[in-house]
Amino acid sequence: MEHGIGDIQYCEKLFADFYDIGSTENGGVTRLGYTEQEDKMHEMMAKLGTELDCLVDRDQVGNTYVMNSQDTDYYLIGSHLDSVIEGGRYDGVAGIIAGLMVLKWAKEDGLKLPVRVGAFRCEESSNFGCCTIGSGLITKEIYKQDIGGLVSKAGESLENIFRSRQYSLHPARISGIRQYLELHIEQGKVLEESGTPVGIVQTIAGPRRFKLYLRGMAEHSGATPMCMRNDAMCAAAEIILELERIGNKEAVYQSVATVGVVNNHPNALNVIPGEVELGVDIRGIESASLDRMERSMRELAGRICEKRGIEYLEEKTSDIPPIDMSTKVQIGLEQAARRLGTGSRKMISGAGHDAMSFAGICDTGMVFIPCMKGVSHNRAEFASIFHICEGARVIYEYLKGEIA
Ligand code: HGY
Ligand code: MN
Ligand code: MN
Repeated sequence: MEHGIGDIQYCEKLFADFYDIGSTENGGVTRLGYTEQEDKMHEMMAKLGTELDCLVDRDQVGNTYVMNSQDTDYYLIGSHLDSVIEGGRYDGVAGIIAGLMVLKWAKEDGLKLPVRVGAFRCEESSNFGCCTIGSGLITKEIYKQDIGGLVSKAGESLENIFRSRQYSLHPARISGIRQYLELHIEQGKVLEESGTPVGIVQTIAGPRRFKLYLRGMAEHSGATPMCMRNDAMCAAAEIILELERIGNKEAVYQSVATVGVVNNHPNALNVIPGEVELGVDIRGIESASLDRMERSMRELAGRICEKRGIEYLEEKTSDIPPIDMSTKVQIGLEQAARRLGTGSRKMISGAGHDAMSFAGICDTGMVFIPCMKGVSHNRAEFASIFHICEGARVIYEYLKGEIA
């Protein structure tokens, strides 16, 4: 598929305009949801939309929309502009750029194709331990109905942040969406290693997340004999390794298990860890496998804590099931790629996306593009502008087919 040099240059311009926002010393970006850095990303998106002679709108939770018409019945192309801590510049941004490319092409072709490009707030769970907040609130996703008490890394409650911004934790439900489409970097190695330019997502692995609270006894690290301790960190260490074993056992079902957060209190060199909080993230495309991992986690944590005299409390913070993409949209995207002579393959998504929020309310589809060595959530994340254009073209070709 050839792309006019104008397309590549415009795509590069879009990427360059977002590039510096939230840059960190280590060469990555930190653009946490509902922080000043994410705000700047949304301001930049509004600027780019105005440059495209489009309308720009915001909803009651701070999501930004760039629209080529006021039609109340439209195609929504979305993704996110927040990032993880010291993350990459393509996760989420590639999808917004793809949407703006579709708006550009529709305008150049004079096509009557009602499209809104939506940037959804706080898709990453990095700031509040809860993912897809912006898209989950406006689609009334079950786990987003009472989240005002979530606290950010900086110690601010979501409720206070919303109050100070005059946002609503109970916004009007989004409406008028004909279909939701999202382009995203794969964040895995399949496309790059198979030399396939486009992936068509069949299922998004369901993220199930927990906070495990382990309470032992903070005591003097020098004066307390080894046989008289209730060391919460040692209990945590056993639990972490046991969870890895469970993940390996369920890997055959494409499930994974990760402990990404360890908070130790009081976290002092000469104090036996009294309280440890673990953040557990398990994912899978088969609910039965997720259920087995959840049961095993509960059993092993209880057993280890009892053996060590540690109090154990558990909080489930997310339970989004594996979500299938619309078969109709998958077939349409595959046909569009074929018309363009662009190679494609069906695949699953191990990562979560805003598309999870929309699959329950409209036909939803996702297009993946390769990223270098599958690296993501890391400053080394990289994807080619050419691949972003190529994936965006498949979406545009698909939409042209939808309105033909
Ligand atoms: O964590 C995820 O799956 C995604 O990057 N939000
Ligand atoms: Mn991400
Ligand atoms: Mn993402």
